[in-house]
Amino acid sequence: KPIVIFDSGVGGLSIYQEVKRRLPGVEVVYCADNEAFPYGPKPEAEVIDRTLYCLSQLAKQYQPALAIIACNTASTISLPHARQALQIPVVGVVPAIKPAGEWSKKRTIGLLATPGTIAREYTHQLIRDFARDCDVISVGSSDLVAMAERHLREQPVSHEEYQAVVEPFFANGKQPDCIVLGCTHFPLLEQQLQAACPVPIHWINSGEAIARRVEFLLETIPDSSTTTSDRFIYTGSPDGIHGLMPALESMGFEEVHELEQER
Ligand code: DGN
Repeated sequence: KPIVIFDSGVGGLSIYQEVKRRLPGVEVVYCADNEAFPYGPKPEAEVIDRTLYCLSQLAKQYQPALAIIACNTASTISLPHARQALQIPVVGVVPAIKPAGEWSKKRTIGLLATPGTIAREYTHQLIRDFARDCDVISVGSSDLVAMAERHLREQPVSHEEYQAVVEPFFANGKQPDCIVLGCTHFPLLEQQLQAACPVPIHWINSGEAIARRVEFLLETIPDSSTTTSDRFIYTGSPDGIHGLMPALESMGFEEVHELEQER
């Protein structure tokens, strides 16, 4: 049985890489909902709808052992719904506020995510639970999501564009010593983001913890590992997908095709 990794775009590939690093033998069906991309600025109901629709199609067609909602924007609102709708374990990706709260020595944390994730009550609760005594500087950026999509298609993104994204973290006297990458697109750009910061930053994302969680869950599911032939599935136009082919091939995807959609 394969596992499903789902995102609106290429962000979940940062989770894919962590999962494969830990579990090279696991077979992955990756789905990018490029028809509805981007999720960041969308109303919550629409994000929940798309997430449930795609996951249920994938569950029907591939009988996965489990599914990962590899998108903070979707996980922070759709997780309970997805867990109710699907008969398999559903792993969500949410901002890594807890490890940041444990790590920060300056007690000043940056949070970089989509505007949707920054606005979610779920995120506010994480901050209250795990970073209560920290100053949390939150920056919501849809631009950076688009920049990650361009980067993976080998389209140029300038240093100034990265600088514009990180600048608010350093605008008031208080500088964070760590920044949570609370969108799965962002770890794909960690080096570029660091290069745009005036000081060294400890970058924290959820990828490794998710890979550990998947490993733990798969131990309890019989038949979950097979020889691997990973596929990348998209829901919308193939136009933007061609540019991704070199990146997908180098990551090890063997098949790329559109999602078969049945109602
Ligand atoms: N990758 C998604 C996340 O982690 O929030 C966001 C992508 C988007 O659709 N804006």
